[in-house]
Amino acid sequence: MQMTLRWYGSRFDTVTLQQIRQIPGVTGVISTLYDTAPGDVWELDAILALKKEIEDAGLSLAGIESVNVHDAIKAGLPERDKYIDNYIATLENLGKADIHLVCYNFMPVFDWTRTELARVRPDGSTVLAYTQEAVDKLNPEEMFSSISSDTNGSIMPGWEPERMEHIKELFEMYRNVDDEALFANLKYFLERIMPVCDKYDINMAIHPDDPAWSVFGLPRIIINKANILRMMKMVDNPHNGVTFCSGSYGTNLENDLPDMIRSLKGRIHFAHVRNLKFNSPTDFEEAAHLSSDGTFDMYEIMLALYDIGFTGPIRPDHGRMIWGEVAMPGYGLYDRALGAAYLNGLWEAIVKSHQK
Ligand SMILES: [Mn+2]
Repeated sequence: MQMTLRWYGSRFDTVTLQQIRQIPGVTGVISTLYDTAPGDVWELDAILALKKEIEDAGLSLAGIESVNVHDAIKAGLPERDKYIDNYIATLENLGKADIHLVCYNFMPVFDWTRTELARVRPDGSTVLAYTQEAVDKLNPEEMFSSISSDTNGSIMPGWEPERMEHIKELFEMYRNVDDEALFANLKYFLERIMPVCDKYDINMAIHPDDPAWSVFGLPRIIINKANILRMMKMVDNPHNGVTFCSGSYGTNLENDLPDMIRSLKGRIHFAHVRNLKFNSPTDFEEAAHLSSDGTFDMYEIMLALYDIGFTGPIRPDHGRMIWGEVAMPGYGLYDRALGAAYLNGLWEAIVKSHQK
């Protein structure tokens, strides 16, 4: 595996490539063209400039997170073909730039949902948190204003103001889309993009829905083992793969994370490994990465990745805000660096114990 950090680009991220380069064991970043809108074609020049900036800092561009899928594709609207053509053009340019991993998601309207961006934990750190009770009391528009007022001045991925201004229209767009229709729209999209993925050896890695159940009545499909195996089978091509995100699948305590990893052997192209601490089944917060700080056994998760022969990029995920850092919630330097060091330690111990 290759240890990486997510990086939003020098115009958007508070963390620099030079800082990332100094985290022991981190050799690459997962990045994006953060100012492109879903549906835009990514220009080859812009991709090559991003790649060069990262390589000049002594790191590799290990993959893209995300190339976002336009809502017309997810909702199956007549204009979807135009946006799929654009997506294919973007993949073509990524392939020409020798980039072979693309993370994306197929969640209607929201990329992810949290009800607090700065819950204070007993040690004084702040973390993203979720309670179902708070979601049940909110309407989606209020949710957007509470998220956008609490981001330490940064734009949160998936909550771009331009999109969220149209939140009522977005909900209207999905009015007749149930889980089955969303599966069919995903299949249509994947079947159209697989030829370009085959041509350039691009691994598509779908990110799970977060939380892993329906919120605000919207359909949600990438939520558990049965559904993800159905998706792998429905377009049975190794380039149709998975971002295994422990923090997203883990929102549902019925998901057995190591078992899911083992059942997806050969199809996990990218891993997000982080912990959650549950206070009740519908109240969780994003703890430090260590097993002892949360609910998941991080050793068992890393062991399962080792057992399936995982060789792709991995990254720590949302970190806590600690030591006075001001950054995009979840995406500061310090706690993610601690997470990377911890995951690297687990991995070294697993590798060496298997060599003996
Ligand atoms: Mn994730």
